[in-house]
Amino acid sequence: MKNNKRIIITGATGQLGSLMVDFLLKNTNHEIIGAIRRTSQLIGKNLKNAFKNKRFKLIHLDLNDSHSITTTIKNEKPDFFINLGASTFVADSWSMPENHMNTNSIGVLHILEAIKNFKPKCKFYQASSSEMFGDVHYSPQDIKHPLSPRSPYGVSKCSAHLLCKTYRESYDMFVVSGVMFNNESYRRQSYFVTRKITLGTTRIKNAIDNNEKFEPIELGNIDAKRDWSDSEDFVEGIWLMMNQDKPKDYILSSNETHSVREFVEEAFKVVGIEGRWEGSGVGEVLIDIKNPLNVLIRINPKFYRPAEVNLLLGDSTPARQELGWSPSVSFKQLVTKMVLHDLEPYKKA
Ligand code: GDR
Repeated sequence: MKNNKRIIITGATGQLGSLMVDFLLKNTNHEIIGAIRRTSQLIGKNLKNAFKNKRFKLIHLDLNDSHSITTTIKNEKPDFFINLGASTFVADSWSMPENHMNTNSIGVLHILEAIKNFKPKCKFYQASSSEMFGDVHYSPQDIKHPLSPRSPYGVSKCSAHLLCKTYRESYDMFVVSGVMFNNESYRRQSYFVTRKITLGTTRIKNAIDNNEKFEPIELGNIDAKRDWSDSEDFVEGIWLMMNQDKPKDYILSSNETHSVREFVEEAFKVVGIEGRWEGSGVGEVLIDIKNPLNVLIRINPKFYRPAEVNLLLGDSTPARQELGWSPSVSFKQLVTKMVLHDLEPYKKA
């Protein structure tokens, strides 16, 4: 255990954080320190396997409390700090902009300061986001794309991204930002569109099979296009970035774009339901071809955003060529994987 490093991962109970914990426990011999905010909820099942491993421990760290950040870095003396903790739900950032700025920007500032002052050799990873490119100037978006966010969330991520660049250049610190396009998995929370669709699709499939009534899935802008990847592919990319000789920022993306509408169609295909779109705008619905009385999708304007990012499409060529990273799961495979996972509880019932 002599050469073991100490790695702090914030957001350790979240989708990407918990997958990062699992990846590092499996592929390295390092000590993994999961850092989470104290909440009234029980710690979810995402860390079930990690708790069985003696190289894992969980600590409390609040990105909104500079004291907790400083104390953690002083006490734990990490060799790596992977910041996957954030307020991540873009739609919420209009109703709680201050929370997004504090957690996602000021929190990063405090981490950078604490590393600079107490463990300057610690390598730092920042989860930057394709939302920073929101009002896209050109496609595909590469690392040089102008920062032009469309939400308070996007602004908070831009500010953190620029802080990282500034600290790297000012203090010669190993600080790297990975600009991650959308990444999904069966650990995704149900309010993000992909998981909302896969949970809804499997609920509807079960109801149809049992001749039960059901409510359609309600969505907002189904023509928004995203570059979706499997989060399990991204954790490997993050670790490759942390192990470069010199810190350099990269894009992680699938290099394909698909609409929310296509995601819906693919998900229903996996469960053997064929739908047909009818109507337009807020009146548009997806109906079941076999039984047109079955409405599968309905539009609810409450899910529209005050400003939308209409299209995201990444260019991760440099990460592929220089880090040797590449995604292993295609769009269709991702949808299938998520739907099949969400079908499981119905099979057991
Ligand atoms: P996003 O993810 O905002 O891209 O950010 P989300 O899944 O929330 O939205 C994707 C697109 O789907 C449209 N949409 C809906 N979205 C939600 N959540 N619910 C709906 O009912 C719905 N209907 C349509 C949205 O308008 C949007 O265009 C994710 C997060 O993980 C961020 O933290 C991360 O930085 C980026 O991806 C990269």
